[in-house]
Amino acid sequence: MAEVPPPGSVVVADWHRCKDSKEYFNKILHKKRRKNFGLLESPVMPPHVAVDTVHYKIFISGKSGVGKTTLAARLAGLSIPYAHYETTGIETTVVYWPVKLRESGRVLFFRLQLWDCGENALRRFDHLLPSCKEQVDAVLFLFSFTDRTSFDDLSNQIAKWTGPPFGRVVKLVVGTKVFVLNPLFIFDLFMHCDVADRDVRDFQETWRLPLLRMGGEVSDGLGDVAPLLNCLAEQLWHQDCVTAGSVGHRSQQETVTLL
Ligand SMILES: Nc1nc2c(ncn2[C@@H]2O[C@H](COP(=O)(O)OP(=O)(O)OP(=O)(O)O)[C@@H](O)[C@H]2O)c(=O)[nH]1
Ligand SMILES: [Mg+2]
Repeated sequence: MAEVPPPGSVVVADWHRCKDSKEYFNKILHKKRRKNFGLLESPVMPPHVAVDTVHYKIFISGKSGVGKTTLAARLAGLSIPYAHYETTGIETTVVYWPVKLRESGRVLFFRLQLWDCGENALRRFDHLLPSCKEQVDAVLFLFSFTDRTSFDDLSNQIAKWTGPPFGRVVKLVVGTKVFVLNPLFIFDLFMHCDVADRDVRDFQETWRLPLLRMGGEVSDGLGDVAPLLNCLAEQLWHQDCVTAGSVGHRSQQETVTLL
């Protein structure tokens, strides 16, 4: 398994809270809500600010009902589905996220194309998984804190993505349906949480992969998605630097110079 850089060592953590990030984050917001970018749209910076955009394909993996579609919507700042509607094929969602590299102070827009495919559709149609795997840069392995079997199956799922040709694919684990720790909901937490902290720690010691927790309402702010998006950007950039012999250059790089 590829080495994982310590959190915050490659990109500035919580940059969205810094004053100098405002002009970049404003480009992904509209009236304080996230802007929805179509396939051909991108953030438009003023001509004197040249920002490179790096493109990545991300596959969201996990059993049916674990929260893949919900996570894609959450990361894009869209409204989340309250009921479970099985995703009947592949759905893609584009997320733009500005990042500041720690060492150089350089700002980049990460364009993350999230690939979400319903688990039952994947089983039914053989051609879907190869499409999702083709030239993929990262996989998010989802489990739900309220579904023990989804946690127990993680090792199996990750093992399928280990070794050539997937050695370079960035891997992150995301635990969904975490109840917000609030004294009023403490019973909810006990009644619904099927995965103990100890199990999570043991899992992390075995696999040494970043593991993030998601849950609660989607807020208008960026704070609930920033840890995951920064972690993903950090791993992707680090992997690119390793691949390119520490030069940190990406061939698909393009400069955003649109007016
Ligand atoms: N409370 C809470 N509910 C969630 C969370 N994530 C998902 N859900 C709910 O879980 C149900 C299933 O979520 P989906 O995102 O549709 O599941 P999926 O993994 O896309 O399922 P398939 O498309 O069938 O593979 C929905 O009712 C969501 O509202 C979460 O973090 N917290
Ligand atoms: Mg779905």
